[in-house]
Amino acid sequence: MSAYGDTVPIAAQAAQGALALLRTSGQGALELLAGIFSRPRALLEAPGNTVVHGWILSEPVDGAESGAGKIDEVLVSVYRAPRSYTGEDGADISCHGGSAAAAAILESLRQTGFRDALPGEFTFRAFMNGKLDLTRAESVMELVSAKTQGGLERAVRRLSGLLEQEIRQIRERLLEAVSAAELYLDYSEDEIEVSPDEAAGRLPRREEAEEALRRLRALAASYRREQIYREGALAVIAGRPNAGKSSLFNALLNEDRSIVTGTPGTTRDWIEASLSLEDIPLRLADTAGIREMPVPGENLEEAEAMGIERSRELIRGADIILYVADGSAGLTGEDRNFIRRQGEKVIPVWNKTDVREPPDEARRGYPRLVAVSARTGRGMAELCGALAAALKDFPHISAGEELLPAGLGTRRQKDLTEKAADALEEALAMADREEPLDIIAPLLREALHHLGEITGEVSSADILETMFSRFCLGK
Ligand SMILES: Nc1nc2c(ncn2[C@@H]2O[C@H](COP(=O)(O)OP(=O)(O)O)[C@@H](O)[C@H]2O)c(=O)[nH]1
Ligand SMILES: [Mg+2]
Repeated sequence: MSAYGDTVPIAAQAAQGALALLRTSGQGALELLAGIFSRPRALLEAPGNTVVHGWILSEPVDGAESGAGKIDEVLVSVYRAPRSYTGEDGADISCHGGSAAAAAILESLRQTGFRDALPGEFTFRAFMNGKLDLTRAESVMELVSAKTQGGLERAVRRLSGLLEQEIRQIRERLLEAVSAAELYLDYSEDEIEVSPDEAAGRLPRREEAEEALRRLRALAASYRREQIYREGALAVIAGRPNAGKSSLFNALLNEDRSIVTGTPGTTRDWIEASLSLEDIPLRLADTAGIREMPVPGENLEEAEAMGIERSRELIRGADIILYVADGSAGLTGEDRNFIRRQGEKVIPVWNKTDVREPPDEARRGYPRLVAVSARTGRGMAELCGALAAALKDFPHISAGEELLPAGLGTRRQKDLTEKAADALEEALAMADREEPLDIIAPLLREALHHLGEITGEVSSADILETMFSRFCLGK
């Protein structure tokens, strides 16, 4: 069974296009590769970070430079430990694209003794060899899947180590607090004159712990924003049946994706589309009409009722709600209730301005109100502007942005950050209640431990394996 954690030569195809790239790494990788290379001596003598030209052969040759069974003409980039991505000896082989050539080369590599790399195994080895910490390793995957320039830039910040640095700085502060606490504990054990009362309620270097907590909370809050850059914010179009939600959805996308009709309740299910606003990816969802209170005596069709339930779910998960009011009917009590209840997430949209403009009273009551006509397109640019501004300014999205050099990139990082913050908060609360230091100190230690898990200073084999196995092959 192959598994993460050994150092045998591994190989994988890493890219394919006009050229294909195969990646190899491991102890003795260059010697093995030389066995199926048309110019083995040139390869073996090549210094690290140089490129050797030659042919990959279908079977091992003994020093014969002529080489029968040529597979493809290649350029081999030679890396020597420790100056390589993985920290091991290795070589990248770029061949003339096409899946056949790459597959044949990979097969030849197998025949000569390379094992197929596991997903993420190159990065795993890089981590094991101290080339990068876990936050940077995770950012490698983010780079691959980044959808916008903004998402890319954020992942690059993590790749450059800005998150790692922030965690280390927080860790140092915490260490100050922990060692001060432990010193105090040791001292009071020996010196019986220090009464338990005196020891109670004192958290030496408390300000360090407080600052660490503040920064941990800011980091935890950054996760949602980073996730938005990665996966897109969810903007949900809601409103009463017939308000013009589907029309607005289409106008925003500038394409016909949902059915627009004059009959209430047509969008039984919801429909979603992706767009990008000022470089922030946005998922826009059109929902079925929400009827807060079913009209007495009316029997909602089952399908429509389900649509409404789905709409509610979507609204709960929304970052932004475009609440569409039917301008021709004015703002109803139901409209006002909804907008009030959903609070800061809502951008009220007055639709059908071609029929009726919003009265001043509506504008005064709802400063964020945007007036549009989905039919004529009037006000659409303004609405896009309001959406973009909301993406940047809504407190639940932009929290802590200005404070941090880099945010959290993965759920794993967020969970550990929150665990650390919770332990720390509990420690501070106990200190406030003047509880003894010897039960507070372990909580500080626990927070430290979680921070170590984020960067990988503390890690377990199975956690690493789960993490890296989600990577793609060749990374
Ligand atoms: N006059 C006018 N009618 C509109 C406008 N937007 C939508 N409508 C009409 O309102 C009705 C309901 O629209 P639809 O988008 O299906 O509403 P939904 O039920 O909220 O999705 C349709 O007859 C649309 O043509 C608008 O800006 N002006
Ligand atoms: Mg609709």
